[in-house]
Amino acid sequence: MANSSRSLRLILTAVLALVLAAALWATIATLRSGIALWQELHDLPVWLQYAASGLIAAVVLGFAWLTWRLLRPRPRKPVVAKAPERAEVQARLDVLAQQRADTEELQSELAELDRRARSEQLYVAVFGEISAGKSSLIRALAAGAAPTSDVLGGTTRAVAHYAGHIGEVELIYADVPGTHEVSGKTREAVARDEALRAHVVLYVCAGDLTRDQDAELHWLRGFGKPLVLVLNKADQLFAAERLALTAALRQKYRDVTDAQVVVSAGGTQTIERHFADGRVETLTRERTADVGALIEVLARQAHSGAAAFEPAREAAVLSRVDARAAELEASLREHEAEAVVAKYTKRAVVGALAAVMPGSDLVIQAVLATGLVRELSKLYDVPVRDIDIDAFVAQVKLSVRTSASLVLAIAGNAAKAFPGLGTLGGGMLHAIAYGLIFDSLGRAVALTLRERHALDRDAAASALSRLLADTSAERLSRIAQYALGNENEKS
Ligand SMILES: Nc1nc2c(ncn2[C@@H]2O[C@H](COP(=O)(O)OP(=O)(O)O)[C@@H](O)[C@H]2O)c(=O)[nH]1
Ligand SMILES: [Mg+2]
Repeated sequence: MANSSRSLRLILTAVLALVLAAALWATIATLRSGIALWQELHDLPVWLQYAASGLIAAVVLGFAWLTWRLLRPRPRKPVVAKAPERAEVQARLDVLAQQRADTEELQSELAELDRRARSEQLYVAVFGEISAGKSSLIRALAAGAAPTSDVLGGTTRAVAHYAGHIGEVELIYADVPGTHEVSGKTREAVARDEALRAHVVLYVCAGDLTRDQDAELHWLRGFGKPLVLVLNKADQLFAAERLALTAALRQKYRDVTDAQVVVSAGGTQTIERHFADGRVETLTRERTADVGALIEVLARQAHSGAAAFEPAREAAVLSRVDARAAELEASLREHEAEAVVAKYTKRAVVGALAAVMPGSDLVIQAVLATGLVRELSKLYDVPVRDIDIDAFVAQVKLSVRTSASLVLAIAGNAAKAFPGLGTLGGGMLHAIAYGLIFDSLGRAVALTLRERHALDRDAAASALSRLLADTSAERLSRIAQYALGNENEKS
């Protein structure tokens, strides 16, 4: 070992020495030919000297330019996943609506998408914590505007819209509630949806950003919209303080924001006047606003027109609606899977009650198990070959045989827990046991199909043995009801 590593090091040293020698040689050779060229140039007539120097300079410059082109830092582009087509999303919603899923909210999101696209207004979502001065800023930008309503209902009502103008362009400002204005999950959904629906996003702060604000700013960056950091309440800062703060913010968020501006939104101020006779009078008055720097940035965006930002906005909203449609589909499918499992569980229970089966040997009915797996794989759109289903059912039979005593014990507990059942005779124990087996089998198969998009036998078998041991009261009562319901129907 020691020997071989030593010889390896020797070889490496030799190679290194060779490389160094070659580099040295190449350098000397280049220098020599450079000097030779220089001397040859000197011997040439003056005009040729100039021409040759010009040529060399051109080649060097060209090479430098090429290197710059290839190595220069690329402008940063937010990564936006490819959005689905409008028609695709609509078709998906139509199918869901046919299946009686509640698609109303998603439909109105699409309607709002179209409405905003047609309106040619520039939508500006204003974010920031409570008291950063969002509402005051909007008042300064859209003086006298009353909140407009839009077609979206529900939680989105928390966002108020105000119309203002810059030049010819109408801008709609959305006052998005801050973290402490609306609670947790609702706010997150409201904020995200409004960021997606906007062309431009403003983030208002009144000082250095806290950790939460920092995180929110980065989160907003992720939507790929033009993001402007607005430092408000500049009037409260001394000149030196203001310089230091803006320099720090510029440095820190250079790569996060598209522009940073300093403003005073104004807002109202209450002052108390104390008179000599002891009277106190409170006055409210407007502070002077200075939002010129922000108007300049918005004017630039308004100048390129809302249409310029429309593709990004449309892609963002469509991706979101599509993702939510996928969630709806998944939950619909889960409900259907539950119905299929219930159907086969009932059949298994009924079959067991009908058959006279003495002894404690649990032999599951392969026909039923095969039907269950086949129906579930069709539901989850996973192609499964018959041969694989047969192999899986054979495997399940084995695992049921090994856990038969456990299953019968659980079934016995269920029968005891529901007084009516115990008196119904020995067949009942088997019926509940079969119910347990089919309920577990169906859930295990549905779970693997959903998560792995394949009938993974080992995964399904391990889920099955876990589910077979589940003795929750809710479950046992459900299965016992199947048996009891059937007994009652008969009698
Ligand atoms: N000194 C100063 N106070 C401001 C300025 N802008 C807003 N304010 C005050 O900050 C407080 C919160 O403003 P508001 O617009 O309600 O904040 P929001 O919660 O983000 O909507 C109010 O008391 C405003 O008067 C400003 O530019 N300078
Ligand atoms: Mg407010």
